[in-house]
Amino acid sequence: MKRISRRQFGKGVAAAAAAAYAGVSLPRFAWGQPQPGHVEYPKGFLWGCATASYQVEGGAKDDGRGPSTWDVFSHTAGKTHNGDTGDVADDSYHLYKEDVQLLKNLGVQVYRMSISWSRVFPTGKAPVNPKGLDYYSKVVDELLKNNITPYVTLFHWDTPAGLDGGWTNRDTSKAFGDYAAFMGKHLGDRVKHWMTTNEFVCFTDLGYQVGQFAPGLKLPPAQVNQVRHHGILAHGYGVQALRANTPSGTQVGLAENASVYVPVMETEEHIAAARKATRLMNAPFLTVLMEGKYPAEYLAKEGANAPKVEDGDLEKISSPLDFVGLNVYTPSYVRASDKPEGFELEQAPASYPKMFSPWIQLSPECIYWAVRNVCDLWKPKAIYITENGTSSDDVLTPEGHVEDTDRVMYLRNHLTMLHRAVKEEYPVKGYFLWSLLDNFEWADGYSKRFGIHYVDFKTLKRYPKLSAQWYKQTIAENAVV
Ligand code: PNW
Repeated sequence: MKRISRRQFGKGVAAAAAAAYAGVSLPRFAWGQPQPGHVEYPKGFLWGCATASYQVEGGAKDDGRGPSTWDVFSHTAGKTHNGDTGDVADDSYHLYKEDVQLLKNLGVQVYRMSISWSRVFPTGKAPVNPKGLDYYSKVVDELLKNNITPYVTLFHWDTPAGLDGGWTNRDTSKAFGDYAAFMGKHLGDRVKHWMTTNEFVCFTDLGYQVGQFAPGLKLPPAQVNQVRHHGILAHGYGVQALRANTPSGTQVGLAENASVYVPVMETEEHIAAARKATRLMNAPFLTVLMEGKYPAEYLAKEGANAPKVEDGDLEKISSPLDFVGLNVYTPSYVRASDKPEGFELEQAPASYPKMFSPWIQLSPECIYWAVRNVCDLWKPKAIYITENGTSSDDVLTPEGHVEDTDRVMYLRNHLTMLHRAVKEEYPVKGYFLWSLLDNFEWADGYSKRFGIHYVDFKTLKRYPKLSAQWYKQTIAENAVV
């Protein structure tokens, strides 16, 4: 028989008494089992954490790594919060074994990491830097030794600075294909799950139109469309290169932060509007990948600024995928409309609840609609949530605790809403929490912490937050706690 503490016993008695008083009978359950009302995930659902090379590795100049556009950008005055750079970050380049132990302690089955292209190819193209490959080979081995399956992203924004013109140059897409082929050939015996690229809009629009991310340019629309096209073309080259250079059965996909649309209410017309918005607002990215052509509405809107597409591009771009990875943080609300596009986006009121990063609204239903809109439109074979999480104004107590109750609230509610998608039999296979560790949050530098482990950036010591304990328990019970 399981021993129960006096406190648990007391709670049980109080609940039973309250139920008796209300004239209802309690469902039977045992302490230590998922509690009544908890949402249980199906057996085999995969729990993981995600990170990205430039955000955690550091070792920016170690063992022959070449600079990426993010090294250049973060070292340019005024581009990142406080002038922060990824030179050291979490120093996972040296501390990766410690990080694997953090993963093991959580009980995750899977880990999403990315490869720094310029660590392997310092200029983006041959010659290779064998020490760069060695590092990733060691990380993969360390994960496998600890029974954690690596899910590898080939490109999470750290474009080799040596590639002339970056993503304005079509050659970069081709170079990405060569790099993907090389990684597939050398790690494909052990890595069975690959993502080509992470979040097109962040390295194309934010880098080349808004200027908020590397390389910090503000180009006119025609050039931005071409940059976007080169981004998705790289993905296409990457998929084909991985297929050609890895054993059969290897799973290939991508990680995309498709814009998410939540219907203002769940009626047929608004649900249809959410689908239309998803298709049109993601036109230059996920929509082309899934449909093999730019939507006519998009081409009409862009007119002379539409991207120049060469023969064979669209076939590459729409190469069949084994899974679609969705990075989910925040949605927009949408309603049906008589306008030709059939939908209208809602402006969020100023009072809409937000997390510590002002761009993250607390809208847990977005994770359900992210899955549903994409599946209803394009029926991918499998879906992973490749990122979900939030920043929090974490404070490390003198005892070494971080009570990030807001993050736990955010995660618990997202996982509850994701469960709805699972229950409705959308093919969601796993969930990667962003992030394992506090890390270099791009233009926000170290001012925004997304980890479930707190990192003291002076000592590099890692401390599990309340959210790490919560995630560990959720994984152990395979139910949201
Ligand atoms: C994702 N936005 O980026 C990235 O994949 C991660 O590298 C990043 O750390 C994480 O989310 C948290 O930000 C985004 O402004 C960055 O809308 C910014 C936005 C969206 C995604």
